Amino acid sequence: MQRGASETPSGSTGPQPLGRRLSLGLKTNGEPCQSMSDPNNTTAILRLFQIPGDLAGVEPCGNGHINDTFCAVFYEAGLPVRYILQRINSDIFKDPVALMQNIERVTSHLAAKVAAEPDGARRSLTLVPAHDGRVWRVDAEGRFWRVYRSIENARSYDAPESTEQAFQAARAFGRFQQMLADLPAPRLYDTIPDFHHTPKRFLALERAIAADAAGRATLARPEIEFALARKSIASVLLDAGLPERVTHNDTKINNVMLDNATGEGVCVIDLDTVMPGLALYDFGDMVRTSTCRAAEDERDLSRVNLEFPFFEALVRGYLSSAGAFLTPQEKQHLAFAGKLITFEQGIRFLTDFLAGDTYYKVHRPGQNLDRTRTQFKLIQSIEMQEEAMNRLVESIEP
Ligand code: ADP
Ligand code: GN1
Ligand code: MG
Repeated sequence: MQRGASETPSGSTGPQPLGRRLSLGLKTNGEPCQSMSDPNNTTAILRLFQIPGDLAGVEPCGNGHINDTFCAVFYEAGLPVRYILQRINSDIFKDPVALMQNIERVTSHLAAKVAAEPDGARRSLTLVPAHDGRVWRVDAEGRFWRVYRSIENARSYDAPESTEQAFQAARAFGRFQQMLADLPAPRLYDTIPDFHHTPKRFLALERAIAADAAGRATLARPEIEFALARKSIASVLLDAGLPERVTHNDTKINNVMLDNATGEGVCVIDLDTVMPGLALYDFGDMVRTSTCRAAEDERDLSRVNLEFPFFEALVRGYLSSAGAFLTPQEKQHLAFAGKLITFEQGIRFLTDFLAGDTYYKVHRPGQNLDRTRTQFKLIQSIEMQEEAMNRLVESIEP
């Protein structure tokens, strides 16, 4: 089965200083070596886009689980300019053209909002058009590619290093939701239908347990029991009558670029899942990824806990930008959303482990089970602190 054929579906660093990033595969004059290995044919793909200057080098970057991302450097009038080339995973995103239309609409809307701000060009992603005027190209193998301008003097983090980073990330994601609140009709295309429909994710898990396609169910007995025992929480947000908004839906901390000098969350990235959703899906994924300093696949579970000061920083950061539009019902469910989205992610990783690792990139055997375990450990930690989390939320005025 091809990766991503069903979701039954690694932290990151942004581009580094040129000297470190592009030490490989370059002649001393900065031209790419002919012998440089380029299995993805990225050099030829880059030529399809309207990028001035000469290509100096291209290499993989980032630790996303879904797309393939490359950093390319061009010399323009003697100065290096960096671009981000991405191959869209079309096994997972079934209609990449509609997806790119979403991203064009969203980035144009955001660009207009931030245009007057100092540094406006770094505050939203900018797509680079191809020579045919479209913002994507399809290669000979039918793979979809796009190019963004690189957000400079900023980087992403796979896990928060300080409460200030958690605050800044949450503030940036809240602002992102706020700026998209008046996105003109029509409704955005659902790039992955029912992406955060937790009961359907749960059903997929039950099916994967029954099928046991990779013969791994016996390896994951405690995790299966843990998940089955919590089935009742799956539908709580869907049943709460919360408003639909334009949301990011993948707000893990490495999907926001933090400014190297000020630490500000300067630009939200990874827009493939921007579509209609609940604000709490975004806040929930922030809790999942920004309240614990351990890696998503950490094997020492004693390191996996919700650190309360990080949660407080998230709430304060998010309410500082989203507080103005959140309803009381949404606010009441902030802590619960952290538990629910962590649960949903745990069952997604477990489902993929049972199915034989068909969706998320894995770099070692058992990685999806390790990822499941961190999510479930984090849930236990949240369960122990949930009352205090709720009290904290109530005590903060937006
Ligand atoms: P994935 O969908 O695979 O997670 P992302 O769009 O999140 O892919 O990109 C992966 C990584 O590449 C990010 O975490 C970030 O470090 C880097 N990156 C992506 N877009 C940009 C950009 N426009 N400027 C700078 N770095 C970027
Ligand atoms: C994937 O693309 P990336 O790595 O930012 C996934 C998210 C998961 C996340 C878990 C389209 O995000 O939903 O929460 O992995 N994206 C998709 O780390 O499934
Ligand atoms: Mg990403």
